[in-house]
Amino acid sequence: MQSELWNDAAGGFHPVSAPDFLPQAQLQEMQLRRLRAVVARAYQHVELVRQRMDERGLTPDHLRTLDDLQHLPFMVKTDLRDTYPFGLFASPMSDVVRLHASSGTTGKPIVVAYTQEDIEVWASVMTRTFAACGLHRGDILQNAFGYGLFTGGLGAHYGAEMLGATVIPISGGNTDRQIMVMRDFGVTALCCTPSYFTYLIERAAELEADLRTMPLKVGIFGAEPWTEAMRQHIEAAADIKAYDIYGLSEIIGPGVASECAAQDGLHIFEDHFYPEIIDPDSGERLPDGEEGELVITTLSKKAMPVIRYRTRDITRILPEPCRCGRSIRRIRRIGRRSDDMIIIRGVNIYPSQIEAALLTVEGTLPHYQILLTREQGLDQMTIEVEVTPEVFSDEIRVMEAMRTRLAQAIERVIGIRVGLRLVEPRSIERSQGKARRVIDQRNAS
Ligand code: DLL
Repeated sequence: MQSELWNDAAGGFHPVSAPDFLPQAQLQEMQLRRLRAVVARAYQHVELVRQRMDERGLTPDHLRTLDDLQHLPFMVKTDLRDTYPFGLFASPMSDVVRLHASSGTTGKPIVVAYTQEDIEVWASVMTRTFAACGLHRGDILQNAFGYGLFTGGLGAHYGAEMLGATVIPISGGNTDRQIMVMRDFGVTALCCTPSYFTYLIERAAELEADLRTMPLKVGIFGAEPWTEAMRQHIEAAADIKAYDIYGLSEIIGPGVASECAAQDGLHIFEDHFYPEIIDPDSGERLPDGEEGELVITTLSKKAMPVIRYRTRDITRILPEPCRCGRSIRRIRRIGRRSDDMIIIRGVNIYPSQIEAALLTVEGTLPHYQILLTREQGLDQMTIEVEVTPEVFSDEIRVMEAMRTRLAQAIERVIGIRVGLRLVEPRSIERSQGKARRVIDQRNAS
């Protein structure tokens, strides 16, 4: 796998991988070759894929160009649930060296599998991720993504090792120890969910440990949506550069797409993961630049190839070249999923809009929760947001003024007034992984 990585002119290890910079024609030629192979593999070994293609009278030979992909059937999350646990595997278990699983919110988890080759591809795309975020051999990475069935911990771990960085496999949680290690081990980079990092910032302040004076210079965050406003909060509070990385278990885990120094969209590692954007209602493919649902085809996965997987994540492909020089395309940061839309009084609202509005008002903390209830048949939304101790201990009049400012900021973004509760610091539960932003009690009683 090291052959994918360049040596720089001085003969040293240079953590930039050639596929990021391939000329378009060469990249597309590679994509088509890999696409034909992966579809043939899935057709041969995965019953669900073969059945669906047969129903449409399609065989792998119908794939003559990359555009022909749009005739192939989609795969969705329920396909993984319906074939639980191993029904989509294209390799015999004797070739599978790793299983991960994603719990989701209800029922059985989905199970994903990797061959040795898949693990190597995964490590290589994570190496490219860390390189794009400016990491090198010599960096000390605190890996606070959870280790276990979740793909975050081990996915980041192998990539950072392949890069040659020093990995601290601390996993999520035990926040006081995280802060001690960060300081005592001279940690230069840290990865975790953005919501957990906001908790680290808060706890460090309580312990009078100033992140800004530590060697930490880069934060690599993903696994949940976060806004540009949240990035600004994090970068200022910790004096670091904060990068967004994206991925999902069904495709590989983290390592599907990553920001670069430009912090302007995430480069998708499209030599391994072919992106399409579709209209979520009609399923039609949309041209680059238009917003819709991201659909991904794995081009090199062996154990569990996934063809046209509907991610439910809403974004668009940015067709313009990036300032960093990478030729692989970018996607806009994932602000929302097609299934996290909340409808209140006929208005469509996304949690990320609320976050963006809350963080524009001074005196709020980046800890909030959206409560959904049903009163007399009508859906109601109440936002609970923590405010700084100064605001909270101030006179009622000051709190009221703050509430009005916040209500107006939210109304400007979503167009309606919703309930708002200012709460004292630490009243909202902190997460060690993905934050639970929406509490839906509409069907509770
Ligand atoms: O969250 C993999 C991952 C680990 C990505 C560490 C990045 C870093 P799942 O648990 O299967 O996998 O969840 C995947 O999380 O479909 C998105 O809805 C959401 N998601 C992941 N990264 C981002 C991001 C991992 N940067 C689901 N921005 C995806 C917004 C994200 N949403």
